[in-house]
Amino acid sequence: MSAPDTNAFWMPFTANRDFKKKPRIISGASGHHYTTDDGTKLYDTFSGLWTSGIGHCHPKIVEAVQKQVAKLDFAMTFQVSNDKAFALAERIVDMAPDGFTQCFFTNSGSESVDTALKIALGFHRARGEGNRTRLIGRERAYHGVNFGGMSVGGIVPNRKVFSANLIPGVDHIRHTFNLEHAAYSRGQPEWGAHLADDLERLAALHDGSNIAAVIVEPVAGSTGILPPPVGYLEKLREICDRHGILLIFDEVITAFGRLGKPFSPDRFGVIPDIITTAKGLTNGVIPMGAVLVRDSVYNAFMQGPEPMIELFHGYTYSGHPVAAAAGLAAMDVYEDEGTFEQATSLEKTFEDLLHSFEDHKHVVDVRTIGLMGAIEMAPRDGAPGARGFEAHKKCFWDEHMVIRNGMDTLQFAPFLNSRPDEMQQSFEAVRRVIDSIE
Ligand code: PXG
Ligand code: PLP
Repeated sequence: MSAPDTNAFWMPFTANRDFKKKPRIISGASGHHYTTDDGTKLYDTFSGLWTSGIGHCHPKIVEAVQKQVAKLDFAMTFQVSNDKAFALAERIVDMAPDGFTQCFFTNSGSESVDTALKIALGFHRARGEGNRTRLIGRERAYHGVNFGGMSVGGIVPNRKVFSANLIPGVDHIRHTFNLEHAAYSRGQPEWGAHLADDLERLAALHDGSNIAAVIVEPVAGSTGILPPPVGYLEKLREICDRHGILLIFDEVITAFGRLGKPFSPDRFGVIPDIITTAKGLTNGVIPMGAVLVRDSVYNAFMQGPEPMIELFHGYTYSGHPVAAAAGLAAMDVYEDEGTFEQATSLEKTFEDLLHSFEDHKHVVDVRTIGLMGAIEMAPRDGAPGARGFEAHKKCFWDEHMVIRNGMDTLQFAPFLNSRPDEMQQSFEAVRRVIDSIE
């Protein structure tokens, strides 16, 4: 096949003009590798885009999708539904922390976040506390790109152009990044729990009775892997409880094994009221997200006349049968292959490999938790992001490897079922690349 014309596709979060001069195009994948049209095999260090923890084209998911698409391609879930959506919702709530009994389906992480925010607002109103309208996010947070998620998010370039149009009534607590006190952390840094007190200050400023919800990533992912300081999530939970504020954990990245567990409460012991997911829900095979909700939140909506719709919200593709079939197959694999245990057993190897970069050229910080890790390089004078982008391109062309950079931070999300020898080889290649760039 000849190389495709790259003109018409306006690529997301991409330097389009730069890319199209020398496109990096993948046309196949199997297991831990991608392939290009000329037959080159590339090792994937990012599990897709945090999506594909059990590898690409897993035969069990491929089979389930093929079967489902031939049997029931689509059935709406508005007032009629399909069998697979119910089956998947049951599987997910069975896996979720105690008390989470409901699952609302979306098509992406961004949609999960906006759905969660709407559920939080509706919950308070249903209970006669419609004054609780304020939403709290955190600096440096990524909650997707829709207006709600962007407003509670804290990635400046994503917000800058839309500054005047962000939703009103949103405040942010500080992020937990700190090179002086928390650099080179393995797992949760000891320093930083006090930063959760920002929420108490906002509750004092606005009066807690006006705040609907606070949303955080239990481990901030996109911004470059910021694990929660010891005691931090506990403090957020305690302040939320004291003021009647809902706590939302955005687990689009962390759910389904990234931390060696199904969900972050299984690792950190702090239980939120709402959990947002996507990505690993179907191993990235078909787009799908899910919002998990505690019984008490759902029950608040279940009042009034029974023939009345309780939540005026939903997507055409909420609970799409082919996506649900992919999700069910992913859950089967997670259980049958012991995926989360595999991730746990790889954590130390990954941590040691990444921290071996600590005193390397350009490197100013290394952070790891579960199978999430970042190598942060100092920016080149006058050209922030250039060093990271160059590393990304060199990995692709010279080392046949896909890595992800956010500015000058190299991010890694190894497969939950990685082979330790492949993991090691991939970091030898990263070392060669960092050594070779100025
Ligand atoms: N919340 C969180 C915590 C995420 O990580 C989203 C919401 C949005 O999901 P969708 O499916 O709408 O993209 C995400 C997505 C990166 C990177 O480089 C991470 C994401 C997306 C793109 C890049 O770490 N996470
Ligand atoms: N725009 C129009 C004109 C529509 O009819 C719909 C859904 O019916 C949407 C947007 C929303 O699409 P979705 O449900 O796929 O999010």
